[in-house]
Amino acid sequence: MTGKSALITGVTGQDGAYLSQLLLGKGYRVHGLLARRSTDTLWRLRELGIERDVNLIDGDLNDLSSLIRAMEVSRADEVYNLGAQSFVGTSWQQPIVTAQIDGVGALNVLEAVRIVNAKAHFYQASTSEMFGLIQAEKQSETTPFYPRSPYGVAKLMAHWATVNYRESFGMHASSGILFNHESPLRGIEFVTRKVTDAVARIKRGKQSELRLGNIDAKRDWGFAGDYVEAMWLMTQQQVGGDFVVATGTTTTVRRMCEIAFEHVGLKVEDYLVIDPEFYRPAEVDVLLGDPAKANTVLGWTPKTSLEQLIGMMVDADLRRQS
Ligand code: NAP
Ligand code: G4F
Repeated sequence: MTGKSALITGVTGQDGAYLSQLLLGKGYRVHGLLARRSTDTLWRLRELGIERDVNLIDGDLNDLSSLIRAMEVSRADEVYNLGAQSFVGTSWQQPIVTAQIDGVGALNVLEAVRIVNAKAHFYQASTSEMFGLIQAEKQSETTPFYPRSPYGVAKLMAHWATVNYRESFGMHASSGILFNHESPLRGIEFVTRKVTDAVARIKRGKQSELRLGNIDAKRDWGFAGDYVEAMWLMTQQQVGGDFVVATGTTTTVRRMCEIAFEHVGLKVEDYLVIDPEFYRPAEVDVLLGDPAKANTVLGWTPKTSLEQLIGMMVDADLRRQS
């Protein structure tokens, strides 16, 4: 048991919930930044049974004073910046707010850490979206970036701000370049969860079709529960660094759909409708990560196959639809 204190922004999101669970299990005091909303955003912490174990602190990534207060109240040894407008599709509709939250917001957190406790270990939730129009068949820490969305552009700013604070101020700042990771707690707008929710509704007779955009896109999908362990391992190193976290396998959206439908004995072609509404102005056609550095330096490997992951998500959605 560590007795350490952690502050997590984005604590109500998919990764925030799993990371809270992991850190609580290790004996951390977990503090989470809670952005004020009119709706209930605590459902993920509730599903994991940890809603009462996380100390919630009101604040917003675009309010530096609230972040300074959160650092003071939490007395955090480790800070995980997971908060973001994380849906790529929305970033074309709201490019400026995406830049403010995902880019400037990360800089605000770095400033709050530098001002209150520059010795705290900082983790930035970077993304394979920064590779965008890929410059190498397998993307690693040394692959050049080429973002293809306002989200990817904003995240690239946050990545370089993290590197810059490490180099400028000697801060223990790490950038985890995580490839797509999913779970039963994934937001409904992302393609895996949209599919597993639809499969469950179709199986229960509540929905008759599934409308998707580009099903030829390929993603390197892993399980969020595995990926938050890599985040924690980064903050435990002697020095901060940049790490790709991925499975090293890529799969089309089409094949992921087949796995989901086959899990309940249905055929995807009986329900799938291609709808141009879900095409993006610029697409990331394929992502495939090289997690060799995370394997060797962090000792991290993914434990969950895509079949296990999608099966777990379909089963959870079937329970929700029963
Ligand atoms: P998520 O489920 O969308 O969670 C995003 C979190 O950010 C939510 O808690 C949200 O709060 C919070 N947030 C949004 N705007 C905020 C603001 N202005 N101030 C404070 N908090 C704010 O995302 P996720 O899948 O857990 O991903 C976690 C992080 O990893 C994100 O930064 C994402 O961009 C990045 N990432 C994700 C993946 C992936 O495949 N999941 C891959 C690479 C990188 P509300 O609940 O109140 O909206
Ligand atoms: O599930 P997606 O929306 O995830 P995307 O765009 O890859 O972004 C996710 O992963 C990033 C890491 O690479 C994160 F940084 C980011 O925050 C987020 O978590 O879409 C995956 C693919 C895309 O190619 C999209 O065009 O699925 C394709 N797709 C096809 N039809 C669809 C749909 N995506 C969505 N959301 N909805 C569809 O109907």
